[in-house]
Amino acid sequence: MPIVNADVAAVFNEIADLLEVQGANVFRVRAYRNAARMLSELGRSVKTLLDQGEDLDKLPGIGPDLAGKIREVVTTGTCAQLERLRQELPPAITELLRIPGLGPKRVRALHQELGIQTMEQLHHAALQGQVRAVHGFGPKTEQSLLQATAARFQEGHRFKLIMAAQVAQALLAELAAVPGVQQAVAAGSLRRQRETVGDLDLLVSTRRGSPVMERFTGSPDVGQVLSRGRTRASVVLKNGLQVDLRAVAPASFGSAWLYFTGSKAHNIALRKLAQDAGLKLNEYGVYRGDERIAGDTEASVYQALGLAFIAPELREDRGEIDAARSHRLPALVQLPDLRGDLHAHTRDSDGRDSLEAMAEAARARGLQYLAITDHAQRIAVVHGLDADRLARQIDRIDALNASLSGMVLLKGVEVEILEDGSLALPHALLQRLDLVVGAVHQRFDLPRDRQTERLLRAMEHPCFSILAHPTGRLIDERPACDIDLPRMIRKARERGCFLELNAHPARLDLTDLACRMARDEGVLVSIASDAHSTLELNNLSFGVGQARRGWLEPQDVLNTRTLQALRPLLDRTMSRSAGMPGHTAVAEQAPATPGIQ
Ligand code: DGT
Ligand code: CA
Ligand code: CA
Repeated sequence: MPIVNADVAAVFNEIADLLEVQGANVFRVRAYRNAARMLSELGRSVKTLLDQGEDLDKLPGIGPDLAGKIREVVTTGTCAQLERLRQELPPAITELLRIPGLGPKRVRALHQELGIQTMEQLHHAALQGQVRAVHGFGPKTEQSLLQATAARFQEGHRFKLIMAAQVAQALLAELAAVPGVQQAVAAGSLRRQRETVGDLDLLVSTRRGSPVMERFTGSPDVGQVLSRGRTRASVVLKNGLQVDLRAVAPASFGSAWLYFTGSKAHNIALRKLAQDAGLKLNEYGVYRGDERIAGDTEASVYQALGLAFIAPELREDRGEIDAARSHRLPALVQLPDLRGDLHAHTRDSDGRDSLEAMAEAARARGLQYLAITDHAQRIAVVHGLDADRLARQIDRIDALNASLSGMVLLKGVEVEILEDGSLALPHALLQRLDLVVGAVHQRFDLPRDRQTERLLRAMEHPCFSILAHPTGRLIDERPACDIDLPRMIRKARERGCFLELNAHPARLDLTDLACRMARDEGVLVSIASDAHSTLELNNLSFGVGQARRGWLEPQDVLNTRTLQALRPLLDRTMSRSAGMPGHTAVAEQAPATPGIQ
């Protein structure tokens, strides 16, 4: 594409914008703007002028400096000065400049007074009413900026489950206290425990005349009211999360809860089922002709449709309706089924709390065992254990276990899986442990074949119990590694080792579908907190939610085993024979089908 005058003008205009955001000399800024205007109004192509060897500094307002820059843009398509400015300023500034009504002066004011650099920051500042206080802005501009940014920033943006869960808990407590409110519950994707939530759906059942809608839209957390009626309202909270509230009469509570829990696909399948049975299903109830036959509870609705009650986590139209009809629904794992946790850190690596504190916190949560799996490396990395320190930690855990009652700390490690699939600690040391948790923390970008081979090889190591956060994904931040997951699951079955469902809300790795695949192949899943502090042991509940979405029953989960039942399963993953067997020799030593049905 040949460079035309408008391209050069665009470069100059952007330079002027960025200079202005930086607060550069007004005459300098104006020189670029004037040159841009002159170029776009000029009747002749600057490229042709240059090709004909003409002097550009004869053009009005163009000195030798600008003439050189025009030549640069014509030959290279850009200009070093623009690239430099783009580097100096936060990249999102350019994006802010494109918002209607936001010129460089205003972007500069927002940047200087509120530290705003991104669209998201601007959106939040507007929600919180901070923008109107900036010189040159007012409530009207703030409102229009809110709308402009909402469309671009909120579209497709999803919040992590933990955030939605915490917000919902607080809002529901407020709503439950409003006069006339009988029940206040969460619905939507939050109730189905999806790993991310688009918006929050809350439902209340109320007596007539309850002021619940006014109280909801008037809550101090609300940044913007999108709509408000007698039975429904939508708001955007100051933290950017949208919340939809519905109010229904108590007689319709069950059918409304079912409807607003979704998923949409599940609802559609249910409605079709109702139609085929000559019934009508909607958010107010189940009807035969004009007669309402169910609706006060969810169970009554399912029953009227000839179905067993379906747990919210299963409501994705992934076979749950057939299973409910033929009484083949899984008896899903629940938090109290977990007897222990097989992945946790202490301050010996990057955790916050001591061995003793972690043990006590685990016992307080009713756990029977907790595996300490601090990070380790052959060469001590930042906050990682080296072989000597791990050996000392093993001795300390032995000593501590002798004094603990009702709780056992298991000796483990989170060992680095190196790029070639080897483990970063010597076999002799790994043999002293109760379990080895292997993990990838670098080179997430290997091509599929090599990444898969890397993990398969790691699983062949004579001491390898659990593959931690198998895909390495961080929700919204880092995509899953490109790996052949079905092949790895089959490998885990052959090898008799296990896969982790990391319960950290930013990971939730394995996904629900991967859990289901593991279950179908008979590979046990370890639901693990990866706690870096005593508080983070609470993350187990998010892991359980994800496991339930993956149809896991207690027997599919490794750490529902008592310690007594767990020990032999772990022992089989840990070859403690003398010497350092080669990988193939070990594969033979490991039982082909360890008792993991
Ligand atoms: P999200 O917010 O994207 O995380 O996902 P959901 O599932 O919370 O979806 P949302 O907030 O749009 O709607 C909440 C529930 O309301 C949804 O799960 C089912 C129900 N619903 C919404 N739209 C429809 C619809 O068009 N048809 C049916 N049958 N149900 C719907
Ligand atoms: Ca929702
Ligand atoms: Ca919604």
